[in-house]
Amino acid sequence: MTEQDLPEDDAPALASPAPAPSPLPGTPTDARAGFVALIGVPNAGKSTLLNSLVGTKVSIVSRKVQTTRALVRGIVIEGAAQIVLVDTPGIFAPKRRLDRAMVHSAWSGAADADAVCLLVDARKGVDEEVQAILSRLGEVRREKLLILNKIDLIPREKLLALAAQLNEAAPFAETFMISALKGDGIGDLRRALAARMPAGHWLYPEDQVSDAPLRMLAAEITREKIYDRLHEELPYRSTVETDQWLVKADGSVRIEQTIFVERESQRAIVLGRNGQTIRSIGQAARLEIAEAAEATVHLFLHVKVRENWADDPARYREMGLEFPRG
Ligand SMILES: Nc1nc2c(ncn2[C@@H]2O[C@H](COP(=O)(O)OP(=O)(O)OP(=O)(O)O)[C@@H](O)[C@H]2O)c(=O)[nH]1
Ligand SMILES: [Mg+2]
Repeated sequence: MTEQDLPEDDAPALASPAPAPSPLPGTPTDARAGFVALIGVPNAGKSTLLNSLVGTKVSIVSRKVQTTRALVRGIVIEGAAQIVLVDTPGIFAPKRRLDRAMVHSAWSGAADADAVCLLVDARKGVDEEVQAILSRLGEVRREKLLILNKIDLIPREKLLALAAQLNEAAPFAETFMISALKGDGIGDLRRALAARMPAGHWLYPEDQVSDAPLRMLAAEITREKIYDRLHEELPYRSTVETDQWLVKADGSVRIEQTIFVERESQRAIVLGRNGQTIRSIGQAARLEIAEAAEATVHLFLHVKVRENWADDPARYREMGLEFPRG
């Protein structure tokens, strides 16, 4: 199946995709709203924090680096404030075209936000990758906040020294110490972010948690299961797209997805012996997609070899990334 003959999908969005121009129902008279970008090196815990602040999973997470590939927005209400949190891909020294597109999208997310949170893995501290971000952070003319994450992994004395070191390196308006995984410090952070939002109408309906269509989230969920189950280069050499989303008469949903890989040998790995691996990916993904879609899901996965998918503009469009020329 090619891009041209894909069926029209009828996948519902998590709610309406476009922000409304006038006050939405539920908007308080003293409403505030704004964007907060979460940036940091790969694996700092940005997506874990986004999910924790939103209170539900909107962005995928893995133990591996470079999981998030494009901007993912999660929406939080705190008092009279609506905070649109923007999860970004990890920032690292890019090599491939896809890497460049990811890193570019991370910096663009920061440039467009009202406030930028730099997340630092407290256990790893300031390494070369963090240093590289710090040296470019000055170019982003936005209020900057420092978040030391994974504080469950290190003793408190070390945290204070790390906070001091980072505050010397860049002008942070405030420093937070949290565990995105355990939930420590999340309530305080949410309230502090809310207080920093400018006055203005809410941008999304009150009950909306993400601006991504369900078919996009579904593709991401399957990609997360690939990250969980396959190692070395494979997750980085693959991408997932939702081709079809068909709501049937009984309310169940038939979803077809394609996993693109670059080599026949990779296809064999994704399938696994007797199809074991793809079955396990599919089962895990189906359960989670069903939960997100609040429906029974029939998931069909296809694995296609497309040597140059990472140089194909259509794949970038599907991921929500700009295609870097050259
Ligand atoms: N112990 C501990 N682990 C954490 C914490 N926050 C995140 N992690 C783990 O760190 C790993 C990376 O988390 P992600 O949220 O995917 O990191 P990310 O910054 O979004 O990574 P990229 O998308 O690759 O840039 C996962 O295994 C998380 O469970 C934390 O507060 N404590
Ligand atoms: Mg991430």
